[in-house]
Amino acid sequence: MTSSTPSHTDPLADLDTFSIEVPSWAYGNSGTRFKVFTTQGTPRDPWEKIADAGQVHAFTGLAPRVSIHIPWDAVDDFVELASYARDLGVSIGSVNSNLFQDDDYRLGSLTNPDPGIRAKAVAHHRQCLEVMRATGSKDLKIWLPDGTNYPGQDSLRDRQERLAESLREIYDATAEDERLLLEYKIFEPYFYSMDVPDWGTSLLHCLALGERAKVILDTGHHAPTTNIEFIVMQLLRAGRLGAFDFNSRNYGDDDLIVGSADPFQLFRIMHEIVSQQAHLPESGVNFMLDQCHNIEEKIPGQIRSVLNVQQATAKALLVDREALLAAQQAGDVLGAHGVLMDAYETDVRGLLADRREAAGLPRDPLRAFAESGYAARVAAERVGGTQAGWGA
Ligand code: LRH
Ligand code: MN
Ligand code: MN
Repeated sequence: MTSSTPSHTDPLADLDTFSIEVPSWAYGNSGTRFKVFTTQGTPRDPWEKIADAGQVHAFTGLAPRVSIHIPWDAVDDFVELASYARDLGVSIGSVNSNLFQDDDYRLGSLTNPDPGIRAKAVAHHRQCLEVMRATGSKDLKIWLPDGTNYPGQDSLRDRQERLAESLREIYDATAEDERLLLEYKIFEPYFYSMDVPDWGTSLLHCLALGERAKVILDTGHHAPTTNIEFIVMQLLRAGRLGAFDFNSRNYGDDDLIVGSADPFQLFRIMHEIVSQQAHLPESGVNFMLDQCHNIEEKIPGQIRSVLNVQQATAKALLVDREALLAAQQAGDVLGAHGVLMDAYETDVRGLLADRREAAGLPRDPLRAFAESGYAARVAAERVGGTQAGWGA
C-alpha cells in the first residue's frame, strides 16, 4: 500500500509517511541519582550512538531521525557526523541545547539575574544553530531548567521578562526555515518555581516570538492527573504543537518506554492527533522520544518504543470517525465512548506485521534484531561505554 491509496480502502495507509525521532542519549548508560547500571556494548561517542539508532530504523523502518544534545554529542566535524548518519540510513533531527550542567547556571541561565550569564546562555544557542546548519537540522529544541527553590528567592515576574528577552535574541538568530521549540516541565531541577512550568507559559512565549516558535510536550512533565490529550488538542488548535518528547511515567519524570504503563493514554493522545490530521508530515509535528533505558537493553528498548507509538497511531486511525461524530451529535454518550473503545481494543499487531513484511521489513523487529548478532558484535568491539550524556 502507498500513501496515495485512498484511506477508505486502507485505514492504515497514512502509516506509510508516519515517522518517529529517537534521542541519541537513549543509547548511553543511564540510571537514577542512586545508581547507573552499565551495559555491554554501550556507545562510547556520538558516532556509535548514531550507529545504534541506525539499527532501530533498519529493523522497524519507523525512526529515520536522531535528535542530538549539545555538548553531549559534540564532535569536531558535524558535517561529517551528518554524512555518517546518512550512510547508515538516518539523518540528524532536532538539536537540543543544554542549560543544566554548567556551574554558572546555579541561579538560572536564560533567566539569570546576571546579564553576563544570560548572554552566555544565549551564545550557547547560537552554537546550536551552527550545529543545525552543519547537520541539516531545522529544529532548535530548548528545555529551560531554570527556576527557584524558595519563595522570595527571586522575582517570578522579573524572571519572565528576562526569559522573554533572551528568547527574543535566540529567535531572531534563527533563519526563516528554522523553528524554535520550547519545552515545559512542572518541576525539577527546581522545586518551588520553574520558569517554564506548563504549556500555557510556553505558548505565551511562543506567541510573542513568532510563527516559527512552537511548544514541545514531554509526556512526563505534568502533574499526575493532567489530561494530556486535552493539551494536545488545544496546542494543535492554536497551531503551536511543535513536537512531542514521548515517554512513560508513573511518578515523576520517569522517562520509561512510551506506552508501557498507560498504553491507553498514548492512544488517547494519538486519537487527538489523528482527529486534526496532525499525524501527516505536513502538520510539522515531530514525534520524538525522550527516554532512558536504565535496566533494559537500549536498542531493543527503542525498538519497542517506536513500535508502541506506531501501534497507538494505528488504533487511532481505526477509529470510525463517522460513527463517532454521529453518536456525539446524537448525545449518545455510551455509543460514542464505545466507538473509541472498539478501535482501542482492536489487536493491530498482525496487521502491522503484514505491513512490515510487505515493505521488506521483519515481521518481528525485536526478534530479528536479537538474531542479527549486532549486540554481541558491539559488545566485543566497544570497551568502556559512557553514560547517556551526563557522563560524556
Ligand atoms: C528534561 C528533559 C529535556 C532534556 C532531556 C534530557 O527533563 O526532558 O528534554 O533535554 O530531559
Ligand atoms: Mn524532554
Ligand atoms: Mn524530562
